Amino acid sequence: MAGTLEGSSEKSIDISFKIIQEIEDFSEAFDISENLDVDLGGLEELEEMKERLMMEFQKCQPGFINYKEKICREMKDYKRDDNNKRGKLHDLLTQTKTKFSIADANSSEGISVIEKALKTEGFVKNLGDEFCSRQETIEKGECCIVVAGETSAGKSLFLNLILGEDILTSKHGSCTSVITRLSYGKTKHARVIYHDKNRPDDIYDNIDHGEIHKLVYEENLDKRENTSDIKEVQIFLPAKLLESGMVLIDTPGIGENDGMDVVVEKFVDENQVTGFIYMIKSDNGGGVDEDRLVKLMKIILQKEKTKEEKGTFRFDPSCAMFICNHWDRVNEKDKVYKHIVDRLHKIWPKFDEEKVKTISSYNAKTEMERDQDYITPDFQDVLNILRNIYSQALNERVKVTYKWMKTLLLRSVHHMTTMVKQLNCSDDKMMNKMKEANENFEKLKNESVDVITSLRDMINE
Ligand SMILES: Nc1nc2c(ncn2[C@@H]2O[C@H](COP(=O)(O)OP(=O)(O)O)[C@@H](O)[C@H]2O)c(=O)[nH]1
Ligand SMILES: [Mg+2]
Repeated sequence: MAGTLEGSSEKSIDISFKIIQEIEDFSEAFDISENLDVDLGGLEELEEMKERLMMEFQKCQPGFINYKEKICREMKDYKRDDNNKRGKLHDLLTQTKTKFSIADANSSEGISVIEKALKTEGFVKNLGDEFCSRQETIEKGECCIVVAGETSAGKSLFLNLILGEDILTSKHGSCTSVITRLSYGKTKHARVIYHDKNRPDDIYDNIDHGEIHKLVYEENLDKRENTSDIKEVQIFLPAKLLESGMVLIDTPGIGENDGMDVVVEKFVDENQVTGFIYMIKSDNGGGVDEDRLVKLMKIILQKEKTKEEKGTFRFDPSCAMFICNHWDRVNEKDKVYKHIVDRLHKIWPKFDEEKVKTISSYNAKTEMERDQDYITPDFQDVLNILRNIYSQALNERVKVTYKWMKTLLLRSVHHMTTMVKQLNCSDDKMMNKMKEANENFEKLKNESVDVITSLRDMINE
């Protein structure tokens, strides 16, 4: 792609991606900036200058689309697709539930015998309850992505960046002390929910920064030890990214104190967490605070395990991304990156290096403030992964429910077939089959003793 862009006729240059990529010194960069009419003010590094020139050059190309808007549009398409799938699945669940209850009402034994068999094999605890919770899960269109990380990792700045608005306070020492849920709303407003169920919610219309700040932040460290009266602050915004149904959760820094950990723990317990963004303060001696991340992961996975037992959605650890923020402040970039990836490999289940991205949210924000179409390459990468984990989370939710239904039906058919076969058997035949099954069982038991003994021998060797 090339074009002649004439700033002053004297210095007109044929500009292409390649020419910008190959800029070697400041004077070349300044020449091209004149031709493209780009102000390089505020930049000190040659690489940053090349990045800005490239963004302007891309913007001048025919058919240019703002990258962030492109991602938002794609995510909205995913939502439409997900709505369709969930609608169909919901109908299927309702039909199956109805069939089961009709069968149950018509016979005193039939279906309860199957439910008993399903319980014995450990597939269900209470079929009725499980139908309800699966239906509830599939009815919810929201896709909750929890943003976590240590204090000052840049969570609030990053959230402001992707929402396109300075809605959260982002400054050193200004710590989120309650769960803040950001979701789509036609008009900007906030709702404050209290732990005390008898206390009515507070609604704030036309929220400005100061009001939100007072609700969400607590700078007094002693007070941060105690959990707040507020259960969560919900902020509704007409932001494009949120139109997809994605809900972003800003959390207090985990591992800071017990009070803050309880806040996060309760949230995970009471909500469906579908995705996870972990912000790493990369300039912090290599970044990953293992204790905090392990603690958070344990909280999420333990809570989610009990949820799966109850029949609700379970969080899939592969629906997670890791953002190495403050990348502009990191000196030995390769070394720090390797260190972070090595640690994550050890800590995170189903860890995938593709989901690790480096970014300077600060630079990305500065560039976007200069021009809404300047989306830095790092930020583009992060948006890409965010879209991917969002789509993966939506698919996972549908897949989990579909798989449950499939297993339920297959196992039920299996038990029914066995029952019919048994009905067709004479008493003698049944006795023989029982005898045969018992003999096989005894054989298996004996063989398993042998296997365990030989395994033990192998270990001892
Ligand atoms: N240089 C630099 N500063 C950043 C970056 N991201 C955030 N910050 C700054 O770090 C401080 C803490 O950020 P904040 O968003 O409040 O962090 P939080 O506690 O995780 O929500 C603020 O002063 C931000 O401006 C970054 O990528 N580079
Ligand atoms: Mg914050």
